[in-house]
Amino acid sequence: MNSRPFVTSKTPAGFADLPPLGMDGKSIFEDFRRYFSRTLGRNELNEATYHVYTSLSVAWRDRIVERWKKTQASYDDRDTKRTFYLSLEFLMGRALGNAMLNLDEKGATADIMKKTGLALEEIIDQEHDAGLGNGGLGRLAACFLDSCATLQLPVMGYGIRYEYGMFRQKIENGYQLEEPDHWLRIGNPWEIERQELSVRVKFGGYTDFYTDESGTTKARWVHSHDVLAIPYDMPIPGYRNGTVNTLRLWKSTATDEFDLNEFNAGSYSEAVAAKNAAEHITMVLYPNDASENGKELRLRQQYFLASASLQDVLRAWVSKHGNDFTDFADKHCFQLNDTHPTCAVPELMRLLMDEHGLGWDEAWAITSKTVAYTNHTLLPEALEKWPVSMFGRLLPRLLDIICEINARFLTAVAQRWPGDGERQSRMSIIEEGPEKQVRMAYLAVVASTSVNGVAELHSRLLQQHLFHDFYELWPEKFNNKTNGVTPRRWMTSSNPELSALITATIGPDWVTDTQQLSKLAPFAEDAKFRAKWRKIKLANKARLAALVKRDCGVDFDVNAIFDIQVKRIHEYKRQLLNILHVIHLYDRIKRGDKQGITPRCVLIGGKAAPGYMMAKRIIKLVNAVAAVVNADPEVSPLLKLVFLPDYRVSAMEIICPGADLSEQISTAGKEASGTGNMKFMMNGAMTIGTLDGANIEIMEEVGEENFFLFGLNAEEVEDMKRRYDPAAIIAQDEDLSRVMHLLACNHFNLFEPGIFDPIVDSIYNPHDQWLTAADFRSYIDTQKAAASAYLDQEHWTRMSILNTAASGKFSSDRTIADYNKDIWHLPTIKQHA
Ligand code: B1H
Repeated sequence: MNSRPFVTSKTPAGFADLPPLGMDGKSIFEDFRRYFSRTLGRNELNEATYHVYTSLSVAWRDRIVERWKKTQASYDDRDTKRTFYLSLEFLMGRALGNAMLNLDEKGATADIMKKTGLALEEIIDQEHDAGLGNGGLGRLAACFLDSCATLQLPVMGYGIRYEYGMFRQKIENGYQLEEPDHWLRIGNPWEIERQELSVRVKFGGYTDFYTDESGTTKARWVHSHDVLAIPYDMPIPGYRNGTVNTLRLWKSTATDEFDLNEFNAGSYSEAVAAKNAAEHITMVLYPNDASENGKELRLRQQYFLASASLQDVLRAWVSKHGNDFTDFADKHCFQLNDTHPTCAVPELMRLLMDEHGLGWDEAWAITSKTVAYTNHTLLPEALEKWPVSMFGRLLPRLLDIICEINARFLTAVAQRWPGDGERQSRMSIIEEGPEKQVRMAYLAVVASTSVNGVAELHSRLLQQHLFHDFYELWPEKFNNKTNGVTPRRWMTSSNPELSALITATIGPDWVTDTQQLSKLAPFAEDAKFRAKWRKIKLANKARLAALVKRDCGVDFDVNAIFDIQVKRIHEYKRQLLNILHVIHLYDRIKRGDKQGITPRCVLIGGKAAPGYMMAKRIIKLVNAVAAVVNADPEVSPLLKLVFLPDYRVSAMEIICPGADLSEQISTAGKEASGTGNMKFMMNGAMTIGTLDGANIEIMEEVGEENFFLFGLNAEEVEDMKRRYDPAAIIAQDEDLSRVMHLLACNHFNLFEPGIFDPIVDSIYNPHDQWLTAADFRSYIDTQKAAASAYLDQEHWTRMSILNTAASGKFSSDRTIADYNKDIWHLPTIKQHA
């Protein structure tokens, strides 16, 4: 299978070239009709809305494929340097709306589709989110691909085609239920299977050291159980520039021979059953965000991605250059999205040495020049370690190579710090102890040419703490790349009215050059402009209120302040602090202290990892408090609370344009960056937040007077932990005492007494890492300031405009330009748009 030709030959010249497709509404509609009626064989539009979606998608996909082939051919022709973004997660969301936006105005299609009697939005709404990621890390990968295509950089994404993506969240009796997300069941028009590019991936077996003809010792991986990796390509269109890049996702299946051997041994059913084991590898996305995933199947996924992708890249190289790797390092960069694809380091060494005949030094020179690593978290529970015993059983040859890398590395450490044994064991890639472990982050740092964090504070903390020893050894490797998000999905497409107003005011170029948004700042002083701005926000709030009504059955009043926290549920993100504030407002209203309370609608949404008990209990608490608050006629005119189920990319497209207040309230030093904060800011929401992650840079850009800052900073957090006495803080704060009492006396859970005791205990615990009680007072006071600021609508609108105007830095176009300038050094490749 490996020896299949990379390109099929003997195709008559020009065979696959077809006349260009029309871009007008009429041609698109004709194609749509043909797919619907002939290819899919349907008749009734109203009985087959999903097929209307599929047909329209294929009509647009055809137009994308034209540009896709040209783009890829132009990369091949120029033999340009390329970057490969390796990630276990790509949280793509929906593709159809994005494709139409990037190729053209949606307008023409919207008009012409009226003939079907269906609104374009309805058709778009048929598409199931591609939820191949957990949260920020996966969505960042998706925004990066969008920016790379828009900046016309030759970048390809490599990931896994999970059969089941992020689980669907249902709420029953206030508790989270997980349902499988079989997103491919009704087909995916946005992928093209490329069976002909399949590769084999090895597992198990052992290393055989042998002597070749020339007398050198060589290694080969033998008696392995192989699986087949089949690539599925998804197009990544740039914004109206003719570039279409590729996201290549791998699916695992059994190899044919594997089945056949078993069959010949007479165990046909077992052979077919073995197919299952191979197909399990890409069956499901692990649903743990920023916490451990120490299962063998997860390591299989990681190696499967690394090996298939590198073999794919090397095959393309060898088909052009044979086994001459002289220029390889100048033409490739492998960007690792966290440590998850770090098997790529030993795998690249293995392929270069065992399969392509290079020596250690040559292979290491290539690996250490081409691999770059992005760290996304400092949380110890998310730092990947694999037991050496498991690693050796599953990937024996890789373990040999890792041990050799470590031996050579520790020699360098000993040279730099003679006699410092403690430092050697501190820095070792293999952690000693009763159960030896491979430290994936150290492996990534040792092998990489660049190591970056995702916001200024995070990158600084990496250098000062987690990677301090490595920073002393190689300061030049370390750098920061502050995250960003794509303004195409997060403004143009999700907030068309606001985008139209911005374009009418400062011209259309801001979509690909967000620094131009700063031109909006003077308009903050223009009352007419503010009125338009406010009207659009109101319409977006109405759209969000309709979603809340549909999914939660609660009425949100668009004149109330929309206070929103959507993100994965995690203790460090402190959804709990948010609920304590809601309970405090409830308590004030109930005791008659309504003075100065601004009507407020609080929305919390996000998924809890299925095994994370505290996170799940926090969801139950939100729902329990919501039930009491919303049902109380004295309270609900002033305060509403909902938990919005199944938070996902397509929900955020409706949520962020409708937000007034964005909750970014993590314990300082814990949120590496955050990216939801950026989406809210772009759409004119004010942030209430701590000095954490990218919040710091958001506040720098917009100014402290347009940001609601509260809480301890990262240094104060560390200091506070040494003397933390939450019981004393609670005792001294009457408001907090009352809130804690309501929680402890089962006021929100009369019929399930005791269920929130673990939460109450966690707040009272002097070892509470998240310091919830410590930041309570500051948070409550700042919320009060936000509430009264909201009452001055003119001033609030001014601040809203200034937030959008200052959000230019947070486009992923800027982030990607920084990666390219400092790490990748790729040329831009123009296409005929
Ligand atoms: C982030 C993760 C993550 N950091 C392990 N780490 C995972 C770790 O499945 N796993 O094993 C999955 C995800 N995700 C997030 O990355 C940070 O918490 C955010 O602060 C940051 O904005 C985002 C993108 O850099």
